[in-house]
Amino acid sequence: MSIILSGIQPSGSLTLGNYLGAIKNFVKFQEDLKEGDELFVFIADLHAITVPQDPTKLRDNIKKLAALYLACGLDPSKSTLFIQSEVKEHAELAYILQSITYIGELERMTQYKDKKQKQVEGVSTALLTYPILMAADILLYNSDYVPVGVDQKQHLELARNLAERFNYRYSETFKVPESLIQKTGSKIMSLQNPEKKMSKSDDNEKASIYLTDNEATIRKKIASSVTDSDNSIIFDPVNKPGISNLLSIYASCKGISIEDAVNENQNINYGIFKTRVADEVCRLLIPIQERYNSILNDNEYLNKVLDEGRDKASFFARKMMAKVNRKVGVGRKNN
Ligand code: ATP
Ligand code: LTN
Repeated sequence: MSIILSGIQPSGSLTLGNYLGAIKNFVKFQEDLKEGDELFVFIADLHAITVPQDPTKLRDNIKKLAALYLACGLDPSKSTLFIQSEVKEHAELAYILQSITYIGELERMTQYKDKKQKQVEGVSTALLTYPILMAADILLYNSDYVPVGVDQKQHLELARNLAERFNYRYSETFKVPESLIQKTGSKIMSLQNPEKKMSKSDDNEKASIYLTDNEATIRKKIASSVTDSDNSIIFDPVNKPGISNLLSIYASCKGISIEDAVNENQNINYGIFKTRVADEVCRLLIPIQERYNSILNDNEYLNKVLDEGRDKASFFARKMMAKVNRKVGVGRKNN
């Protein structure tokens, strides 16, 4: 019996990086679930507000992310889809875990150091404590496996450390989770600066392919992606980061190895290669977009999925939280 859990922040329009590094794998794991296994996939709205968000846009992004999960193939009869803030135990457990986390551990986090630089109105405390909330998300459900992109590896390490620390201090309570990071597609880079990760909160729209970009936009963005000028198609992320990124995209969209992607694209120029990459991206995204547009208009269905998901997640979360409070000694006995 395995429990798999992951989440994505509704902090903007989802990118091809989010799909290839995360959602695609959620769907793959869903297809492999066995009797008794659970897959929890949630919308990390509390994580999104660690940096300023416009409330109207945030609400809108939550709904869009729910529709995208479904359009990408997550099936509510097999997986539990829910909104993080609707299961109050996430914030409650995060608070308890704060009491066993050292500030130094948080200040060391690379994502914090990067995101901190971009804050113009000052750095929120929640941006610093972000990985504790993430640990709470994971530990609350006794998760065994957490599928994420490479950028989340350090946060997963903290979740593991906190589980072990809590168990040591208060006796065996949490399972120690493992990250699941795919070989190909776990770090898709920006199309404009292939040294940088493709990110939904990038200000430069040309840097990312959004899952809802139309075909012409996808083709234009790939055609104008930054590459080198020596016209050989080889995988060398250090010296040829742009071409290597396009090879990763091509391989991951087609579900083949990098080696096969290289072999399939020998003796052609960059222009033709870029067209082939765009063909694969469009082949993948256009059917998702068709499903997305119809689901997004079906409020009743979306609400039903999210209500059922919240209720099921709450059932697990409440049980774990009662156990944690008992171990820590807060509140009254049997409460
Ligand atoms: P933000 O820019 O707001 O920080 P993000 O685009 O980095 O957002 P997250 O919500 O932080 O996306 O990530 C959701 C999931 O997608 C995580 O598992 C993360 O590792 C994965 N992911 C994000 N960007 C990429 C990428 N460029 N390549 C592969 N996986 C990615
Ligand atoms: N921080 C993650 C999103 C996230 C997450 C989680 C992923 C929040 N809670 C729990 C896995 C498990 C990110 O990708 N930025």
